Amino acid sequence: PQPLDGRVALVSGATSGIGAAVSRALAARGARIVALGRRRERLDQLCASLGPARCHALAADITDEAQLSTALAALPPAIASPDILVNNAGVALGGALSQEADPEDWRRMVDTNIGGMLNLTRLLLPAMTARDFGDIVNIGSVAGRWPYRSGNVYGATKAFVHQFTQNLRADLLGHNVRATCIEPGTVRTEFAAVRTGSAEAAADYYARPNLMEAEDVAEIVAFCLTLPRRVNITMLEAMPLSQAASDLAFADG
Ligand code: NDP
Ligand code: 8X3
Repeated sequence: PQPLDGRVALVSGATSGIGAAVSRALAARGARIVALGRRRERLDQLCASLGPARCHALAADITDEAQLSTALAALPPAIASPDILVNNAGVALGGALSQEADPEDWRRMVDTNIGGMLNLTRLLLPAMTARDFGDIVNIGSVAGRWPYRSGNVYGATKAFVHQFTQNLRADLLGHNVRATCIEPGTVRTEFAAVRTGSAEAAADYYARPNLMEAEDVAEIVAFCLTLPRRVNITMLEAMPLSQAASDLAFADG
């Protein structure tokens, strides 16, 4: 038997990067996947590669609570109540200093990274506590712990993900429902292209050696989920070999 046999995992942001890799890793361990994202054709490709019995495509925008709720209510009965939620969907936008940032970029990061995570959590968590069984894995970031220039609202949304996860654990005490925050450093995905709006800039950024791959983070998620249930990894930071939290900065001149 596989360690996640019989489990149903909803993975947000399954159309790309870490979410697609997490979907593959959990499916390989026996879970049925509800793959969520906005790009329907990517979800269909993922589900075709995993097999229709193993994967269900759920095209929805996590910032739209009504759309999400309707889409979840229409899930086939066998997978209607996921007992694993991987809140992975997220964006970094703009990359400007605070004093120059576009407020629309800030709004979209807050709505997606915070609002979307909260929407999914509120929609799925009550059934987990009612049946006293479940797991929530939130994808935070080193950007939520270590400041860097232009990280402003993106890093702050990830600090929210960190603290919300720890507060979830406090609320879930006494329930057989675990909450985990995974905090990766740089992972080679579509993230940098979305952040910079330029495939070329993203390729330059990812040209560094020894960055992490989406599959590395997926293995970490699978590790946390397959530990004995008496173990709850509360937070786990993973940096690429080629990255460290380092310099305190001085102003020039
Ligand atoms: P990608 O850009 O490759 O993937 C982001 C995913 O989020 C896509 O599947 C996208 O799907 C989905 N998404 C974005 N907005 C929405 C929305 N409104 N509704 C539904 N889905 C949405 O980046 P990563 O795989 O790297 O990012 C995954 C997570 O990992 C993010 O939370 C990111 O902050 C975090 N992270 C990434 C790091 C990195 O270096 N790459 C490091 C640390 C953390 P679609 O566009 O189809 O809707
Ligand atoms: C993003 C991590 O290191 O690219 O969450 O800023 S990093």
